[in-house]
Amino acid sequence: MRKLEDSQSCIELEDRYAAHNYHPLDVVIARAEGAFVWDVEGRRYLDCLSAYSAVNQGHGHPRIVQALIDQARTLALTSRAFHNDRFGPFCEKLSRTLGYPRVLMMNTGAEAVETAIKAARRWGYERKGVPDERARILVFGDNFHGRTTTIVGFSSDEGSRRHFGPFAPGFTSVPFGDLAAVERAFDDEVVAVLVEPIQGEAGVVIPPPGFLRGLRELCTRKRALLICDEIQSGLGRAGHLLAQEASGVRADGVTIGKALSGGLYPVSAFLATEELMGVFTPGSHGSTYGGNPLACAVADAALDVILDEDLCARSLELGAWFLDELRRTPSALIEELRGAGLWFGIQLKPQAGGARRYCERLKERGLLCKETHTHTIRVAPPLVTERSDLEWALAQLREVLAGG
Ligand code: IF1
Repeated sequence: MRKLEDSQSCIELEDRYAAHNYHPLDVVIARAEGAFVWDVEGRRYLDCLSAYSAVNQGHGHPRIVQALIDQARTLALTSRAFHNDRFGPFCEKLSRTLGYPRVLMMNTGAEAVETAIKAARRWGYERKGVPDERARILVFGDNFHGRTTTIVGFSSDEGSRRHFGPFAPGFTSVPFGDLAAVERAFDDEVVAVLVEPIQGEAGVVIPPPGFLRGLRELCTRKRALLICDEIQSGLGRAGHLLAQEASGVRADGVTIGKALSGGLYPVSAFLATEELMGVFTPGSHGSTYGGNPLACAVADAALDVILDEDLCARSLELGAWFLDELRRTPSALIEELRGAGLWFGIQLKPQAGGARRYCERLKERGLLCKETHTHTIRVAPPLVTERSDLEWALAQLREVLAGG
């Protein structure tokens, strides 16, 4: 592989040889440490995207990197045809830390969501008694759960779905935050409600108070499962190990991923009650890399960092302060500010002309953010970011948003 010395050549090669399935900002990152990344020319940026919350612990956290190196030298992959000595102990740790009796490990977030869908359907047939092939799952408008054909089939984003059908049936979408609509969509064939406690891709959208709790009560009353997709909202991003905790809710099943490995390795998991996970029997589900010892060692260290460095409390405290400061930013461009933990959506007015141009200006000042849904700037720094660096980020945001 060629080693290129300038950003422009990297971008040109990408443009020439890679599929055009993304539209990144014009920055080519060559190195990272903690909350900062450096481009090929050596310019430094504060990372306010954190790889979509996969690097909550900061880039290249020494403890997680060391765990990766040590385990890679010892044992990386056995497949689940044999046992490995890291899997059982790690499942115990994950189970105890997050308070779910059973764990099923996969690799990417989408796979964890697919696992949840399979579990919910089988539970519906075998425990709830739904007639075969009739199970239905309720999902929400503007959801984001991944890119598989089943999952994009129930997305409301045209760009994610167009011409990828035919799609799997069995999903009904209702407006996020609308409990009455959920209740109307219910019938005896609904086996589960699948929800992001806070919608990420939609622009850090926080549901009205009581929504998650209402979903929990509805699911219990109608004998359906509540499944929370915490792949982005979990592991400290929204200020808790699981965002559902803020509502005092316990879902029957939860998906996690991203920060489960601190950005070093794809690891995801589906956590569930005994009854729900009990539907899986040998041969019914799996993955070559799922539960491999390298993943277990990395995820073990990544969880330790979140707990030992108190990253949930840090996210909550710094997040409340940052949101307060943002609210005091005089700007005619801002339509709405939303935040939970160190996770913010700055929704701009239509006349601002789209969030992209502001992300580009922020990049020129050394702050990396990413727009979502045209009008929203999403800000999600690593949870280890120093307060002084966040102060600097606030100053950049203020100047760019004041400038118009
Ligand atoms: C991309 C968004 C973030 C997720 C939730 C499952 C997955 C994701 C709640 C799937 C993934 C990503 C993937 C990334 C963009 C991104 C994203 F803007 F699209 F919504 F983070 F904000 N559940 N989210 O957020 O996990 O299979 O990717 O590991 O480029 O597609 P995955």
